Amino acid sequence: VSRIAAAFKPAVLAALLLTGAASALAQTPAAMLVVDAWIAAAPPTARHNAAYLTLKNGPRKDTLLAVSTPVAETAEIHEVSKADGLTRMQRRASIELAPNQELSFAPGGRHIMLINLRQPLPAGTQVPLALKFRHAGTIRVQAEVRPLPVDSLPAHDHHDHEHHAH
Ligand SMILES: [Cu+2]
Repeated sequence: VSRIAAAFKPAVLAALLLTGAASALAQTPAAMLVVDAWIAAAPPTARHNAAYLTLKNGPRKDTLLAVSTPVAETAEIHEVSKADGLTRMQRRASIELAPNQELSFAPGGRHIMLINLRQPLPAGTQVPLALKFRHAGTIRVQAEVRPLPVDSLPAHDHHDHEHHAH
């Protein structure tokens, strides 16, 4: 019996080591994940649109510094604030993320403003976005243009963007 046990031991040990190595690899946290990137389809005449996504930071604090896309002249980080019954969008030069923070950009709130579109973005289009982070570097994702029924559009639209001072 002890002979069999002795014969099995190295194999079991090797298996444990392999399992350990595999799970260590699987658990290595990404510096930053950018997930669920999408854009709501807008009329082909729209000059601006907004992209939404979720950032999942790794174990280190990081900062979103800039966003760019080939489909628009400029992409800006915008936040929405409400004061005196008015909804305003404000440009943010950057956004800080705490370690392991998850931050959502969603309709009615934070968004990536795509200013002066170079082309219409019909539903189904994949729009490349490049997000530049201080530590994670540049992360490229595809934002899918999703069809939205007109009456489900968020209450805030983007025609007041002419007021932005850059
Ligand atoms: Cu905006």
